[in-house]
Amino acid sequence: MSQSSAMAVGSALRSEVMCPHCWHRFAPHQILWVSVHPELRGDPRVGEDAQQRFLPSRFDVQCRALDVRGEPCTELACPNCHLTLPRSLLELKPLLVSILGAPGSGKSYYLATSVWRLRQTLSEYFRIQFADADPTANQVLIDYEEKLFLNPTPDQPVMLPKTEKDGQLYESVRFDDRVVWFPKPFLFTIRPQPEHPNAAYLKHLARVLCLYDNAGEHFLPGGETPNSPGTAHLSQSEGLLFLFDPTQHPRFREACQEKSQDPQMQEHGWAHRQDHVLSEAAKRIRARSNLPESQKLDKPLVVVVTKFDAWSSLTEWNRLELDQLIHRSSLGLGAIHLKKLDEVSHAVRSLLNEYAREVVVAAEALSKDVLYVPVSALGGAPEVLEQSGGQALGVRPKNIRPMWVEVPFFYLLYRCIPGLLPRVKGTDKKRSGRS
Ligand SMILES: Nc1nc2c(ncn2[C@@H]2O[C@H](COP(=O)(O)OP(=O)(O)OP(=O)(O)O)[C@@H](O)[C@H]2O)c(=O)[nH]1
Ligand SMILES: [Mg+2]
Ligand SMILES: [Zn+2]
Repeated sequence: MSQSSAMAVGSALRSEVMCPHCWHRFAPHQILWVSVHPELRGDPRVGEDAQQRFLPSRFDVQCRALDVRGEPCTELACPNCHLTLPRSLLELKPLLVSILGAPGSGKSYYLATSVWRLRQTLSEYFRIQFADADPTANQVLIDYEEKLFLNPTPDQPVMLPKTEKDGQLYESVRFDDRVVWFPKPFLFTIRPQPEHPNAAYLKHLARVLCLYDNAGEHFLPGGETPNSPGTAHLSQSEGLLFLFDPTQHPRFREACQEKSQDPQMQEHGWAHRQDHVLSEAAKRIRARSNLPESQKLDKPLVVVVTKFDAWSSLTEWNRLELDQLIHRSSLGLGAIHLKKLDEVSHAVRSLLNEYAREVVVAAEALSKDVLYVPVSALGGAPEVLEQSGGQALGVRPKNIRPMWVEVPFFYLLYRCIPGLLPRVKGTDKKRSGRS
């Protein structure tokens, strides 16, 4: 049996597979297998301790490739970078979403809390299953979720580490005499459940969602090099989530200082010019996709305005509840109220125009479809940890109450996969307020 016929048994293979580690595209018959026999160690790309990768010629009756020592294998790897791939990528279309933002803008907390909430709310509201495509590969994120939401000592402050450019969220691959660091993808399968109204179209609607947690430094001008192409997913992704943090903006700080107890609001001066993160992303996407300067992207860009708890005093809202945006039928099925989402977006845009107009200008120069969404990963301010000498901020798990963290993903899923998330009928009005 050939490699493609062996893998095709019981499943429909895609004609092209994309590696979420190095973004190389290849035909399914080129995929490598990871040997199992303990003596078959040492791979030129992923290191001496890794099992050898190989192109198989023999399979057992269960269609598992046999390594040269005759051991049946199950793990697959990319023919370019040799990093492992979940089988679901052979069958389902990928959906890459890039999360970008300056250092400290809240990306890691946002990723951990939104994934935790998506596991529950996609099924609860929309009858969509959201699951780990490969729990081992998602382990760092699963650990983050457990630290924040399943902590046995919820009274003790915890913190997520700052993402380092060559830390545990990156993987190194040797190409001849070069070592390249790729960001680790987090992979999830998204599938309509049998009770979903379009469950019959599962094949068209199911996806492997690929997310990355970059270090913010990677998005700053000069932050990317050929050996550290950490943000190359920007040009491959179908949707962009730009995290804007008002607590790092002097004018927001000034406006909120009296009204917010958040230690992040008390600092002074610029931490990072956050609009530069967007203009740098635009430059990289245009360079990789050969797009002229004047052309805006078709892909949706959500400006996720983080740490809402710290700047809510500038708005008319106290808490953000999902039921304000998602309407449920008598059967409990949810639909997005796009008009209400649009009204919120319009109000946040006005606020940004007042305090950080440069961000609105940069966002709307990049994409034709910009939505502004307030979110809070924590639902309240972090506290200064005394044992860190006042340097670090922590949060007590029992106090964490995320607000609207899943809304940017709902919108991207609505836009990128027609038929997956319904909207309230008659609310698909063209969003106003864009220049
Ligand atoms: N008030 C408030 N603070 C938050 C919230 N989410 C995160 N923070 C704080 O923001 C700080 C930075 O958060 P991270 O998620 O580590 O930021 P990051 O964007 O991943 O930063 P890098 O890894 O350096 O790129 C932490 O000290 C958090 O306590 C939130 O919803 N509200
Ligand atoms: Mg981080
Ligand atoms: Zn690869």
